[in-house]
Amino acid sequence: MTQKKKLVYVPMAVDFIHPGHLNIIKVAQELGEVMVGLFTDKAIASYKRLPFMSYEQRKAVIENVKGVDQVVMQETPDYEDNLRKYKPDYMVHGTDWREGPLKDVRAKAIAILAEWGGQMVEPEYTKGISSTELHVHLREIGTTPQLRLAKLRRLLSLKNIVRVSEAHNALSALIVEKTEVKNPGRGTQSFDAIWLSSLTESTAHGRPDIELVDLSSRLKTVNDIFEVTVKPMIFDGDTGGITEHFTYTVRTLERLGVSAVIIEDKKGLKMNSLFGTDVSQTQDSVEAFCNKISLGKKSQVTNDFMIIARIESLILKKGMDDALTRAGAYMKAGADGIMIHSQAKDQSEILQFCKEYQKFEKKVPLVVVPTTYCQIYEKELVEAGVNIVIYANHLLRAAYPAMVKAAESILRNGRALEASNAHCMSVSEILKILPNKV
Ligand code: SPV
Ligand code: MG
Repeated sequence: MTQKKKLVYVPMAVDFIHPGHLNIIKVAQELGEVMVGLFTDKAIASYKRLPFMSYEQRKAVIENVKGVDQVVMQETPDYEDNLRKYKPDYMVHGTDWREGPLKDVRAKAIAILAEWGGQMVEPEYTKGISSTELHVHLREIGTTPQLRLAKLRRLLSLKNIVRVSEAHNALSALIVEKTEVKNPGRGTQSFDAIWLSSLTESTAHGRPDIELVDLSSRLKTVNDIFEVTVKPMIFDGDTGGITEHFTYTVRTLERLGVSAVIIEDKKGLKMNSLFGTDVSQTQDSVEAFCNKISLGKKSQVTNDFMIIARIESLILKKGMDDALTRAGAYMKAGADGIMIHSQAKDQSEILQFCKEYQKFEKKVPLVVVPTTYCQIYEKELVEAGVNIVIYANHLLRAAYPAMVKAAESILRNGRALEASNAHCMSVSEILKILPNKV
């Protein structure tokens, strides 16, 4: 009598297959029937980055790899559900998770397997190649306008919340592109997209945030940033300018590969929202702003580009009802997203808006900018139904005081040694920021 083959569960967050994956599969194959638990796009996006290929494409590839008998969906980075469902005799995972953020996930999986006598098998991690390294190389190869443009909608469909940081030039955009933090239990955290803020870009140009930095100059910044990044960009379009001009702006941004423009419902001399009612600012009429949105929508070429309508009612103290009425009207006019802004220190008015907003039958992604109410956690925003969080000015706000400190130190000491030691990165570090490809 032939014995039933042992079942071997192999979780894989695979995008591009490399020899490390093949090694794991080979080990698994020697133990029995190989069931790959292929991470869904959502599961991968929840702890690292968007995969390049869709789940279906990745599944088609892995199904045809020698040694793989079946592929099932691994819907979260936690293995409990699938382990209990399939009760494998073995689970195979590379040694790389013994230390670091996946340590607890590993301990849990081992304990669950032990319930039915299952075992964890851990082949030596293949050094010198990993999906993360492949992604770094791909970043160096670059992207195309279409790919970059479409990425924001893809992120919105896969992530609980899309995390966006301000950039005001290529260097700050590189920080948004590359910075990663490993958090125990939460995987690797990074930013999903770049916000080209009018406030910080104007400030970097030494100009007030009153639509004074013109579009040609801002497009140069877009281009500088696109030169060194592959992440999608949300462009701060201020008021969008006069409607007849806005339709051209939409097409220009779309052509370059910008994913979305956010326009605010103000007219005349626009000042930064964080002034609140300290300066005089005029809100546009619902009709005129709806017209701007719908003509903008008509002028775009792809289905992927997004026009996000920003409501200033709370900033201008026009009340919650006005904000909600405008949200409904802007969505009807075709807005692909709603940004609600507040300059209250307390998050309650934003959370109240979010709660009321959930009552709309047909909703579009909701965007918030927690600058004044920065105590709020992303998980609270997720619970409130927020889809995009923009950290709108923090890199510039961090950089400026650091530069002032270095300048003051040089003046105080009559030399650069103290500034160099206390406030500066080393010259060798700065030379390493940018890859020298010559
Ligand atoms: C920006 O970053 O330029 C914004 C957000 O528009 S705020 O500064 O809060 O108005
Ligand atoms: Mg702005």
